[in-house]
Amino acid sequence: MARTSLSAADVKEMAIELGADLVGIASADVLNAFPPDPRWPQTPERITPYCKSVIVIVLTIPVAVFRTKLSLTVQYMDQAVLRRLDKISHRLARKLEQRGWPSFVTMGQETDLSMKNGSYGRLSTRHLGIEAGLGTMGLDVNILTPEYGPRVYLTGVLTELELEADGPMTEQVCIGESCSRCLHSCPTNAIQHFGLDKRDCAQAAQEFGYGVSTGFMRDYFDADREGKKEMLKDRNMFGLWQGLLRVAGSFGDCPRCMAVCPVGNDYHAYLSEVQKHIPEKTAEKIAKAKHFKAVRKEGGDAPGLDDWNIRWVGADGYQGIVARQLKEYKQRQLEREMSEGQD
Ligand code: B12
Ligand code: SF4
Ligand code: SF4
Repeated sequence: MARTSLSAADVKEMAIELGADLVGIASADVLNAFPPDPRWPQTPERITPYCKSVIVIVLTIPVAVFRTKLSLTVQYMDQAVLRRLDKISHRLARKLEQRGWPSFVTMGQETDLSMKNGSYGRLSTRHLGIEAGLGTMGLDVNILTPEYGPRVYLTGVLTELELEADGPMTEQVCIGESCSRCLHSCPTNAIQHFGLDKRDCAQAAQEFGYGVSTGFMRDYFDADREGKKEMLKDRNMFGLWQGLLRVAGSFGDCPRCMAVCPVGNDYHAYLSEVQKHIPEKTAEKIAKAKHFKAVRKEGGDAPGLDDWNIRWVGADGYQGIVARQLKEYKQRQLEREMSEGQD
């Protein structure tokens, strides 16, 4: 098949036309050289030796769901966004193949049961996004994009086409320990110092996930006849059914760290008032954040900020990107109001 030459700008334009909210490009060589956890490399070369570039596609979660009273609204939209993300990326991969460049979409939500209790993807799509220059890692290890903060999902198209890569941002987008709003809001207190206790997080983020479902089944097999009948009416049985039917409930259940993060123009426009107060904030969590701040200041032990991980947090540290953004946002708002007043 004849190959059509394509530049990074051409590919990005195609992705935006297909409906991507953000798009960036990472080099496969760089991803192979910098695996998030070198003990078990999440690298393109472990999937295919032919990948030259990864095109990272980002879709936002509609901000409206972070203004509702039910976390179910977020869960439901999460699933819709993920389906659309795969469709857009698949269409892009197909277009590239039609131009002679073999390409496919990564298995974004699949995990390997033999790795870290099934909490490990074949690639970490957050790290793909960071290497593609789309944002940096937050205190809660969500990728924070300057445009939409953490309220995004992302995936990667692995292609044999060599493209000019974007390279990671060196400015830290996360405000850091002095903000700690994600930590204050976390219902299971899972957030560490640029790290996460995944087991604790999963209690809220996967209410009827793998752990709960298999635990329920174990109890079911051990129960007597009457117990089994009763268990069929159990909330966990219903959750399992709902999860199989709609996926909602099996993952993406907890909106809190995403809802309260003050990064992104969507936050300034629609969330700053409704999410200002954090009811889950406790004295214990405030003390935890203060401790993290002291550790950073004194250069203490923080694995999430070590020489390897700092690459994804932003080596230059926080330099006020959120304050700059808010200033620009307010300026634009003022200009709009003034021009409306003249009409
Ligand atoms: C499994 C999984 C989970 C698990 C584990 C999460 C995790 N942090 O790994 C659970 C169920 C807890 C979870 C929860 C959520 N998830 Co999730 N999840 C995934 C999935 C499928 C795989 C994640 C993965 O591979 N992690 C592996 C790695 C990088 O994590 P790790 O092992 O902890 O890595 C650390 C260590 O390696 C350490 N490290 C690095 N080098 C070294 C070296 C040494 C020696 C040591 C010791 C350590 C070390 O630093 C790394 C960074 O902290 C991804 C999709 C994907 N394929 O990436 C989505 C994904 C991460 N999830 C996502 C989302 C949205 C969520 C939730 C918000 C869902 C919700 N609403 O409830 C929460 C957020 C929790 C949080 N604050 O992180 C999005 C993130 C979007 C974003 N803006 O960042 C993703 C990217 C899905 C997507 N396609 O967009 N998730
Ligand atoms: S998803 Fe919920 S439980 Fe998990 S880290 Fe974020 S706030 Fe905490
Ligand atoms: S809430 Fe604050 S500390 Fe947490 S990720 Fe967002 S900016 Fe960083």
